[in-house]
Amino acid sequence: IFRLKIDEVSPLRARYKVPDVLIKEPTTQKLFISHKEAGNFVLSSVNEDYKLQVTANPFQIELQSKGETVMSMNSNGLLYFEHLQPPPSDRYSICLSLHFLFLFVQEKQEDLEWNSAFLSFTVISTGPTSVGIDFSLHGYDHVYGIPQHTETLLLKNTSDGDAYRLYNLDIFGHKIHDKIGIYGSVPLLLAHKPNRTSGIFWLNSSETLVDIITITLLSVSTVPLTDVRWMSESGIIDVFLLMGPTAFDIFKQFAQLTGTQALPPLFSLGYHQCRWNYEDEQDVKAVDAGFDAHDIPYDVIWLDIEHTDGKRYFTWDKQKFQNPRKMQEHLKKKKRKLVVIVDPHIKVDPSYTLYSQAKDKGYFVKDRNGQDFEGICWPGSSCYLDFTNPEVRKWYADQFAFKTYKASTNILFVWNDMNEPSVFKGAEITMQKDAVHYNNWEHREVHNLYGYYQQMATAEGLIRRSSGKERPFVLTRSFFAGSQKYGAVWTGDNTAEWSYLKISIPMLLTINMAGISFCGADVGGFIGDPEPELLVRWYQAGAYQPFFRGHSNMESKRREPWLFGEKNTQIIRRAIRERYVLLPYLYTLFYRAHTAAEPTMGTPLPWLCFLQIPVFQRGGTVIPLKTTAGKSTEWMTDISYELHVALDTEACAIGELYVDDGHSFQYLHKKQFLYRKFTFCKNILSSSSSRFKNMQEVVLKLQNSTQSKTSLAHIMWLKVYFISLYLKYDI
Ligand code: NBV
Repeated sequence: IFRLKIDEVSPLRARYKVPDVLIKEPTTQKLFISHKEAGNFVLSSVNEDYKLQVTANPFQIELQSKGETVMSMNSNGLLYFEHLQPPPSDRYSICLSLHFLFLFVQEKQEDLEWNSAFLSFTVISTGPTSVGIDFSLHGYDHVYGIPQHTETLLLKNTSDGDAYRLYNLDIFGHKIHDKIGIYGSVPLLLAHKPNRTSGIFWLNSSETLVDIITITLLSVSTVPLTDVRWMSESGIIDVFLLMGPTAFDIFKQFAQLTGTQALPPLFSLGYHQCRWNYEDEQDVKAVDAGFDAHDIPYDVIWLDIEHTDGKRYFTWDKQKFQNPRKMQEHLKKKKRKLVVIVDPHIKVDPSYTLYSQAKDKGYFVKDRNGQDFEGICWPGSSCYLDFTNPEVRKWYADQFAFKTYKASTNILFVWNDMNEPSVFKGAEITMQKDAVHYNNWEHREVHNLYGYYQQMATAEGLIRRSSGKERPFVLTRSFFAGSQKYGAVWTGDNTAEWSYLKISIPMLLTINMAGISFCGADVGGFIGDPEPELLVRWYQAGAYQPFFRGHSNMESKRREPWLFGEKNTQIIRRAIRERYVLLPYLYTLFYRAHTAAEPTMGTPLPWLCFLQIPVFQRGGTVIPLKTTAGKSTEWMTDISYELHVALDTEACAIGELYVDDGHSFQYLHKKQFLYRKFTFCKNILSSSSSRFKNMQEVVLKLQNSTQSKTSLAHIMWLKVYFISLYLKYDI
């Protein structure tokens, strides 16, 4: 990993440098100067595998690996860095007497640029501060990443239109194949060619544009070249060049910087049933009972904004939810969980404790006049907590304590929505760029980090309420590089149309490549009403995606899985049950994501349309499954495991299984988990003994069998072996 940082030597005031995203200040290695001449020098790594050729005039850097030029910077001379300047009026007052007339005209013009406006909103109040540079990627014509856009996996050339924009926005009914950014941003771009994958991580949280131009100069050679230009509104240039050389090395290098996926509690990998809104306690109980009546497993029921007392988060509507604790006890008995929504805007209401406390403590974002910034959102007039302030995050985390959050229990988990942040009637439905945050930073500097910080504080709150024992589950709509450390993300308000189902797959793969493995799209499409076949197909796709939640808008018709006739219920049931049977595999994938930064959706499965949807298992792999599904994940603890072995051409296969108690941090603190590797070769299945013995295996029974399984009949070389692992937890 190479890091290039460009800052002003002595700026008028400090420029924003993104804090809290890198998990630690990266350790560095000294390069030595292997060559020097007037105007250029070469820096080499100790083994001389990597070389950086730095030229002074024009300033350029070329990055070579074993003699191959991988990347060069500023080869198109697009480096720019708008240094901070005093406002024009200050500058001109010094020499006004000399050139009065001429300067007066010029001053008016520059004042205009200084305070330029978007509609009626001030956009630039501190003068222009943008930064940018170009990168040439040699031999590459495939680039990926920079979520979130409603875009294909392979990023497109932007030469004939807009650049890809990274600016977290709440765009209801967003279009497909749009370069405008939605909800979340990860400024990581991956470039791939046959022998190498490289990455560019642009650490900047202000509005950012990425231009991509791929050229193959046929007259010169057939080697392609991709020029990528990054431009940010503010901050400094702080860029990490990830050298791979494989895609999996890139994932690891990015995780070294921003962290790996948090290991989710097992229940959160089950199926989630959501709707805006499940009306009241009776509705919740009826939907819950519906799953049992139709023999469909599910783990979590969700409550949207209407469950609160007038959109005052952390409260309950007293009419509709008269006894929320009892409702949770009921769900708990059924071994199920509840997720409630907690948005970042706080209703302006002096009798609302959360508001009055935050106001007294000065915890809200301010406007440019030093007053609490007020915007309109669901509750009407609202203030916005300043999550960039560590003290606010601590206070916010404390709000999740059981004694503070009335009627919350340990089966209640959290959903952070509207945290781009969404501000109705704001410029582009978000906060004005000149609003003021902790340490006097303008909103423009921190915009893409706002949701990241809310999820961080929420996750911390859930961990703390269990005195550090339990893993949190927090779903967020807005995200940034590193959000994987705090939970899951979803793709926001999609539409119940086939094209949105199709685009959800590359969108999720892209989010995965950018380090966030726990992601999903609303099954069925949030806006509108899916035709039954679309809903069924969406369940079949969603069952194979990391976060699996059915959700629908207020105006959409009810769409619990059993409302579309017996035949459709049966297919949906089968899809959900298949998900549950696959949970050991999925959980193991998450363990790999958590410990080795491997994306859970990193190797897309090819999908083909036959009379049914076939699922392929790659030859050479062993996949752990449960022998059958239960009513929810917690009901499945004692169900035994089954291994599906698909052989490669050498008649061998390898795989692994990770098992723990499914919810606590004991895997971390007491190493209470089981992690086994399986190898099948020469007709023998062997397993490595558990690395850690704290979790006892009481019986390990292997039954060799050569019969094949019909549900995976499409797998070449398939042989199936059964294994029963009876696990006893000594926790
Ligand atoms: O809280 C209501 C909805 C929620 O159901 C949806 O999932 C979010 O993406 N929320 C947006 C606000 C209103 C959208 C019109």
